[in-house]
Amino acid sequence: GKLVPLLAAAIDRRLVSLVYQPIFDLRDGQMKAVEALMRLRMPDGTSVPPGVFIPVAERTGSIIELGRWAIKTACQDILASDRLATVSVNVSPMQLRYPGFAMSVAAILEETRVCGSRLALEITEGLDMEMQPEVLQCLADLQALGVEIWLDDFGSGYAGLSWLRAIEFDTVKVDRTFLHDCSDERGLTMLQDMVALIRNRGNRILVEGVETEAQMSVLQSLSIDRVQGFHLGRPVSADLLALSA
Ligand code: G
Ligand code: G
Ligand code: MN
Ligand code: NA
Repeated sequence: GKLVPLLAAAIDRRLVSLVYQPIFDLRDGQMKAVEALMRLRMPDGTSVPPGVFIPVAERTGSIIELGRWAIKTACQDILASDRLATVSVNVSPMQLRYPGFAMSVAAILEETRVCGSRLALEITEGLDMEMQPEVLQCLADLQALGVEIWLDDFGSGYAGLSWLRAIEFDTVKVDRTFLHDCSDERGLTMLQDMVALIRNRGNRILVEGVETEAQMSVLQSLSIDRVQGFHLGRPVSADLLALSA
């Protein structure tokens, strides 16, 4: 209840912020990108997890303004870094359906003077996002700006394969459950099949949710392109990540 008015005023009241989680190239170990993750602080100092406030923001429409703020802030923060190639920002299906979304991204790129190819947008294969023509057009418009489109949480829902067929994703992020389940033979085979499927499509493969060194070894044996997870780096503020250093 209290969340609804707070979300509407969250930007002005500086209650939202972004943290950044590093993404590494598995071959050379270099940090190549960061994923921006939104955080919400209540006026009393406690924080609300995104799994709670994002769905509320989607329901009330606040996600449109919050999403634009996140993309702009991420662009400003990446501009200050000369060693990071790309910042990825999660976008909700509602943002992609909102008229003028691609144009608002173009305006942000122009205003911040960030090259489109340094921005990636992560879309999730959720059930609620059918492949409507306006969504496909929006993604094509974004790609025309040079913006990378990444498929997030691949394998977590039912729609992933249709998305993979319809869109040239720059990167596919394999849902962390596939990594977490690969401690037995059956789970490992699933992960291998998943990787082969994505690789045969020609997409870059990122495995998220890396929590142990043993998981790193598995991913090395599968020649995964990129990795992300608590074992490699937790989400931190732009200052802590020294984005501006
Ligand atoms: O950061 P954390 O693991 O708590 O994120 C939980 C969920 O919230 C993830 O599914 C993540 O994609 C989503 N999320 C985090 N930041 C944003 C954002 O800026 N916009 C949208 N739409 N989702 C976000
Ligand atoms: O849905 P999405 O992939 O955008 O979710 C990102 C969320 O995943 C972030 O909230 C982040 O905190 C969380 N996350 C990042 N690394 C790990 C990890 O190694 N393990 C787990 N369980 N969650 C992670
Ligand atoms: Mn994500
Ligand atoms: Na994900």
